[in-house]
Amino acid sequence: MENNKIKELERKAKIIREGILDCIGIDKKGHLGGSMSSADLVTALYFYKMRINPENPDDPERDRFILSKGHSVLAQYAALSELGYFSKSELKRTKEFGSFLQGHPEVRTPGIEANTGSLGQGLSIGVGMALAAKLDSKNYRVYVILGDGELCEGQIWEAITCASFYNLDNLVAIVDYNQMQASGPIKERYNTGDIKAKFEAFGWKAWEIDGHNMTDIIVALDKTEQVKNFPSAIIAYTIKGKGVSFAENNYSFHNNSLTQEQYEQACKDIASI
Ligand SMILES: Cc1ncc(C[n+]2csc(CCOP(=O)(O)OP(=O)(O)O)c2C)c(N)n1
Repeated sequence: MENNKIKELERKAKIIREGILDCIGIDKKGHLGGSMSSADLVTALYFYKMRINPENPDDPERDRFILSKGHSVLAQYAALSELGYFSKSELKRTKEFGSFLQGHPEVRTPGIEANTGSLGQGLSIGVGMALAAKLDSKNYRVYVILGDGELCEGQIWEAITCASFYNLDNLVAIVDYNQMQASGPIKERYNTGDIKAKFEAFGWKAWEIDGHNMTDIIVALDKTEQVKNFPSAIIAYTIKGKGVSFAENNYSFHNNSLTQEQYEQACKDIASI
């Protein structure tokens, strides 16, 4: 892909990170770490890969995106508002009483395909959608972002088995592999091991990429479209809190509030990307 298109996607990712900060604000708890780690993946899906039309959000032919690690929805809100699904001014109202932007995805928000947040369920929803596309002879593709901590959920592995049984080559799982859970490193909390090997053992095609390198991300997304008969998994190595100096690799910002000082520092950090 041309260099200027990559630069444009990187610029979008910066806008998404700014939007995440708009959602979090000051003295208001929010999932900063996992939203920032998935920001480049979400950007590549919404602004490069997915065939969607904000003016016709229910188009039956649209690609579907399920944020299975629903707590990172701030990145999705930022992308949806940038695409025009709703006004950017809504971001600052996130988690306020009466706002349609709450702490986890809900279908009442324009552009959201499924309620998630109770970890472990999004891939099963994606399997159902991908299977429905096959049964209805439709060409849409289904993308699901999972957390590496989320892979501890048994239901994920049922969905993984099911997807390969049904040869769902229209399904792509992307693991935001930031190697952190809510309360510590994956290796210490509940080691999910060699994820790529596990997906492959369950009959998927799998790749490992740098989840903050836009070229890597789009090359991997393009590759998944060449695969026939197998579902695809992209294990994206990321950094929890990516872009915010004091939150990078710091699980205490998994779901935390920012003081005014921290908020200002975070804005400066993102502005300097
Ligand atoms: C079923 C369920 N159990 C527990 C939680 C609480 N919880 C929210 S986020 C999280 C950690 C998830 O870790 P990971 O998937 O690695 O997310 P990331 O580090 O990318 O934010 C937990 C345990 C939940 N939302 N759902």
